[in-house]
Amino acid sequence: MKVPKKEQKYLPADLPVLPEPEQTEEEKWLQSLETVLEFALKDKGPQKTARFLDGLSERLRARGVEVPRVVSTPYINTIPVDEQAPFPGDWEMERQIKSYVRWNAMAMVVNANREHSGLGGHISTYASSATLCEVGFNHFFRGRTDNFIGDMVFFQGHSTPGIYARAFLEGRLEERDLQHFRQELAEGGGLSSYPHPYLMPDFWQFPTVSMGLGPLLSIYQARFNRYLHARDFINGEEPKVWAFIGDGESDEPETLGSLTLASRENLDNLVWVVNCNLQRLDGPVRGNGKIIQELEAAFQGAGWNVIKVIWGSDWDKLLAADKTGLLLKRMEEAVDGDYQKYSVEPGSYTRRHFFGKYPELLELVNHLTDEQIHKLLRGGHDSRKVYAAYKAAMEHKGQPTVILAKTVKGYGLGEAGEGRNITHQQKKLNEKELREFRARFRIPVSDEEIAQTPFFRPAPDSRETQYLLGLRQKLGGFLPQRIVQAKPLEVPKLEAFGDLLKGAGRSELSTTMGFVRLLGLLIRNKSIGRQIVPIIPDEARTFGLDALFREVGIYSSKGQLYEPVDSKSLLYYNETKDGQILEEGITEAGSMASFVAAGTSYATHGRYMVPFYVYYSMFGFQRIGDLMWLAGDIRAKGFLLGATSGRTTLNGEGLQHQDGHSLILSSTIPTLVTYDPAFTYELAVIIADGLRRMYVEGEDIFYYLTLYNENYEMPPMPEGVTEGILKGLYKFKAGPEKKTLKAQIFGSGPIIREALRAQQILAEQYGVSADVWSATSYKLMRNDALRAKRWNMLHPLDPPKKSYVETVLAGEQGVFVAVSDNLKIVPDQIAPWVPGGLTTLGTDGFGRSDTRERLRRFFEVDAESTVIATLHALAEKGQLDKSVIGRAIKDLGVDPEKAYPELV
Ligand SMILES: Cc1ncc(C[n+]2csc(CCOP(=O)(O)OP(=O)(O)O)c2C)c(N)n1
Ligand SMILES: [Mg+2]
Repeated sequence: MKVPKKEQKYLPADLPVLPEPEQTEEEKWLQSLETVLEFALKDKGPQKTARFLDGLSERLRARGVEVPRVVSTPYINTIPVDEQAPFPGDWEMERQIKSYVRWNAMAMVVNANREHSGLGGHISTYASSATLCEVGFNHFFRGRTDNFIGDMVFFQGHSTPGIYARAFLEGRLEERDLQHFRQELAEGGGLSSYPHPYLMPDFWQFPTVSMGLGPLLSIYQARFNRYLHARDFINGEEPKVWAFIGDGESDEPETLGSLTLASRENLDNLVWVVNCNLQRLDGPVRGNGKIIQELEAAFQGAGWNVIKVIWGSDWDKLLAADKTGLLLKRMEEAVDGDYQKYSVEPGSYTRRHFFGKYPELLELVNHLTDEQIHKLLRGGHDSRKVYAAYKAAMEHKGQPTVILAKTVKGYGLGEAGEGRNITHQQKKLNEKELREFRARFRIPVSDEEIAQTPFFRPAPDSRETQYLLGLRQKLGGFLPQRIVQAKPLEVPKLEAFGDLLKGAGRSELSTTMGFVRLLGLLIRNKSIGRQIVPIIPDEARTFGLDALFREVGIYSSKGQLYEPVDSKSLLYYNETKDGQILEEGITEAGSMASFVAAGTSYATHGRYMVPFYVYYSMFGFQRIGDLMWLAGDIRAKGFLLGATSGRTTLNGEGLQHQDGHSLILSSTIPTLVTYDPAFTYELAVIIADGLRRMYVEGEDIFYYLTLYNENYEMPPMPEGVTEGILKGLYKFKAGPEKKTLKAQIFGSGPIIREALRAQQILAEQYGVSADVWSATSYKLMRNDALRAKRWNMLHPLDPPKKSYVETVLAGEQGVFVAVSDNLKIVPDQIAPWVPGGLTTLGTDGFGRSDTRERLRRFFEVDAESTVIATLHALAEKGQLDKSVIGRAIKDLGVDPEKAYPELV
C-alpha cells in the first residue's frame, strides 16, 4: 500500500525509501478519470459533473455493464438552468393575480372565524401551494370542451380556500359564497370545507381530504382512463390526471402503496405534485432528514420520473459560482428542521448558520443583504421553476411523473405563522399581520377597511381579469367543474334474468353462484353488456368468477406476453389488451379505487359504466371503509358485493375472515342501498331495480349486497313479492293453520333456512304456527320508519304516516323473532316498530373455525336456538308455561351451560 505523503513523517527515519511501484492498468484508468473529474468540476461545476456522470452510467448500462442504479440525486433541481423551458406568460401579471388569490383565500378563513369562532379552515396549506396551483391554472389544466373531456385535477383537500378564491376571481363564485365558507347551512347555502362532490356537485370532482385517498384514486383514475380507451369507449386527446399531495400525506400507506402500478402501466397521463413544505400538522415531516430525498428514492425505485424543484432562480447564480461543490455539500448537510428554521429566522441567521459554516460560502453571499438572503426563493414558489417542471412532466413519455416541490408552509404569513409549527391551525390574523400581508402582496385594500379583511376582485374589464380569463379560455374552460351529461342506459327488465327467477329445481346453489350466473347474463346482454366492469382483488376462483376470464378477458395494457400455464384449460388466465375484467391483485384499496373511477365515469367521461366489485366481505368496510365512504361522497354508482359473508356461513376460516358486521358498517353510509338476500330471485329483483334506479333514473346511490357460499335449493319466485324484496321484508312461507300459538320469524341470507327448520319444529313439537319472512334489508326499513316518525313528530295534527315495516306487520299475530348471520344489532334496527317488540338472534362475538353446524349452535343462530327463543318470547307474553322452554332445551339437545362468545 502506498503511504500518503503527509503521513510519511510518522515513519522511522531510517526506513529505506522504496522505489514507487509501477501503476497498474486499473490505477492508470482511475488516474485519467480523476483528471477528467478535476477538469469537469473546475470548468463546469459540481451540478453538471454529476449529470455528466449520470449520463455515463446510462451509457454503460445500455452496453450491458452493471452499474448501480441511482435512487437519490444531489439536493438540487432536476432540471438544469440551461434546459429550463422559458416562462411563457406575463410573469408580473401572474404574480399579482396570485397575490389576490392569496389574499382572498386568507380572508375567507379569517372572516369565517371572526364571525363564528371555531368554524376552522386552513390558510397555510394554500399559502404554500399557491404557485403550484396558479401555474397549473394559467398554463396547464385543460378544461372540458366539446371534443376534450378535460384534465382531472385532485387538489389538496386543505387548499380549498385557494381554489374558491380563484373561482371568485374568475367570476364563478360571488362574495356572498366566500362569506359563507364553511357555512353550508346558511340561507342560500355555503361553500363546503373541503372538496366534496356530494355537497357541491357542480364544482368539485374528487374528494381528497381524507389523506392518502386522493393520491391512490388518481393512479387508478389514470389507469381507468386507459382502460376505457383500450375498450374503445373513449378516443381523442388523452386527459392528464394531476394530483396535489402534501408531504405529510405521503406517510399514509395509501399514498405510496400503489406507486408501482402507475409505472408498470406506463401511466404518463399522470402527474403528481408533492407540496414539500416540510411540515404537517404538528411539526416537521422529517425534521432530522429530508423528505424530498426520501420521496425521491421511493419514487425512483418504483419507476417514476422524478423532478425535484428545490431552489428558486435566485439560487442559480450562487450554484453557478460555487466551483468547489461546497454550497451543494452544505445543502446536503442541512436537514429539513434546519431549513424550516431558515424560513422563520431573519436572513442574518441563515447567513451565520447556513452559509457561515464554511468561510468560502460566506463569500458567495457577500453581495446580498440579510433581507435578500431571507428572500432567496424556494423552487415551489418560483413560477419559472414550476412552469419548467410542469412542462417537462407534460412531455415525459412512458412513466408517471412526480414533482417534488420545496415550499414554505404559511408562505407570506410572516410572524402570523410562516414556517412555524402552529401554522397549520392558524385562522386569525391581527391588524398588524394583515397590514404586513397586504404590503407584501400589494393588495389594494385601504387602512380603514383592512380590519374587516374585505375580499378583493379586480373589475371584470381590468387587465388582470382579462388576462386570467383569456388563459382559461385558451385552456378550454374553468376547472374544477363537475359536469354530468351521461345518457341513460337501456337496462334489462327483470324477465331477462328468467333463470334466476325460476329457481334451480333440485340442484343446489349458493347466492354467490346465482350472482355469477346473473353477471354472466348481464355481460352477455346486448344493450349494457359492454358497460359492465367486473372488479376482483384476486378472488375470482373463490367465487367462481374465473369462468369470465376466457369469455371477456382480463384487462392488461400489455396483453399477454407469455403462454399461460393453463392455456389448454377452458378457464385459462386470459389477459388481453381490451379485457373487460379488472383483476387487481391483492389490493382491496386499489380495487375500490377502480370501483370509484368506473362508478363516476358518468361525471368524468360523460358515460355510464356499471362496476361490480366482488370481494371477500370481511375485507370490505372493515379494511377500506374510508374509500367506501368516499364512494358516497363522490356519488359513485355500481354494486359492491361482499362475498363469503356471514359469520357462520363462511365456516372453517375463523376469526379474521368471518364477517358478521359489514351490514352495520354499510348502514353508516347514507346513500348506500344495502341488501342481505337469501335467494337468487331476490338478487335478480334487487339488481334489476338497482340498474334502473342508478342508470335510468340517475339516482346518486350505490349498492351493497351480501353473497354467501352455502349451497341450497333455490325456490322459484313466489307471486307478488317484488315490493317486499325491495322494501326489505316479505312473508316467504306461512305457518300451518289451526295452531293456538302464533309466531313470526324473520330470517335473512342462508339463515332463513334455520328459520324454516325452526318453523317445522315449532309446528310439529310445540304447537306453534310460525310464519317465516325473508328480511332483505333492515337498513332500508329503518330509514323508512325514521322518516315517517320524524314527519309525524313535526306534523302532529295531520293524519300520521305509516312506515313500511308498520304497514306490513300490522295485523300479524304472535311474537316476533329475527335470526341473522350478522350482529344482533342488524335486525334490532327495526325493533321499535315491531308490534310487541323483537327477539333477536345474531352472531355477536369473534368468529371461530369449525363446521357451519357447530358454529351456528355456538352463536345460537341455528333452528334449535330459534325455537327456544320463540318459546321464550311466547312465555314472556304469558302465552306459554316456562316449563315448555326447559323441555325444549333438553329435547333439542342444547346445553344451557355451553360456551358462548365473550362480549365485554
Ligand atoms: C386520514 C387523515 N388523517 C388526518 C387528517 C387531519 N389532517 C389534516 S391536514 C393534516 C396535515 C397535513 O400535512 P401535509 O400533508 O404535509 O399537508 P400541508 O398542509 O402541509 O400541505 C392532517 C394530519 C386528515 N385530513 N386525514
Ligand atoms: Mg406539508
